[in-house]
Amino acid sequence: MTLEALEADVTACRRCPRLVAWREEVAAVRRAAFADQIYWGRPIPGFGDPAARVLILGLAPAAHGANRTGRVFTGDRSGDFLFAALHRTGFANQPTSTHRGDGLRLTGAWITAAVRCAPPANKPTPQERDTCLPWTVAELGHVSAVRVIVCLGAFAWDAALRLRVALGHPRARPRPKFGHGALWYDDAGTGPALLGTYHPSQQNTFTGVLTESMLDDVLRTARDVAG
Ligand code: DU
Ligand code: SF4
Repeated sequence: MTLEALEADVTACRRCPRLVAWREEVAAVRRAAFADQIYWGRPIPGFGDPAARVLILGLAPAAHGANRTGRVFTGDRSGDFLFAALHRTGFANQPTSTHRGDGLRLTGAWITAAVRCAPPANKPTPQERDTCLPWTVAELGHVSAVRVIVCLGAFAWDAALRLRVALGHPRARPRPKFGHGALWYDDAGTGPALLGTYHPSQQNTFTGVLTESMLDDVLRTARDVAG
């Protein structure tokens, strides 16, 4: 299966009834407010460079961000913060990301989310995380050079631990703890390393919990670790 065919399959997924209902309800209610645009209201596939050695793993699409535009992290404040950082650190060709077809290209990075449908209150359940994980496994079958996973927040860190196991790598032992700047890798070198950062949500970026230089440092570290 090609990456394009996988993308088509992902965007048709209906495995999580609660999330299917929510993503469609939000889209139906909000379409009127964005009448000049297509309101996506479907699962969000990964985006970026298929040769990436750095995987950026988010939590889930925002109801009025990716769930509206159809591209991961595109069209909301978290994405504005993330793509500006990716541009400063040389992973993105432009500092902004507004809609599909805006010319954005990534080099060396692939971005996806642990859960591909917008969840109520930005909180997917553990079951939804586990149900969506095979999509990330399938994506990484195509994006197979990934050496480090930048985990945006603790939920993504947890998903990345599961992802490693689902990809056939040994469990990380002892279980590594999430933190901003936390770096874990297997001494034997099997499977991708994990690198933690606070999530670039407004709650963190407006309060100074996560600053531009903190995120830039993590992305530079990711590049170094990925080699
Ligand atoms: O069920 P669990 O022990 O919480 O493990 C969940 C998930 O995290 C499983 O895919 C293995 C991985 N994991 C790990 O990599 N290292 C640990 O020490 C514990 C769990
Ligand atoms: Fe499918 Fe993932 Fe959306 Fe669940 S969250 S419906 S598994 S794409």
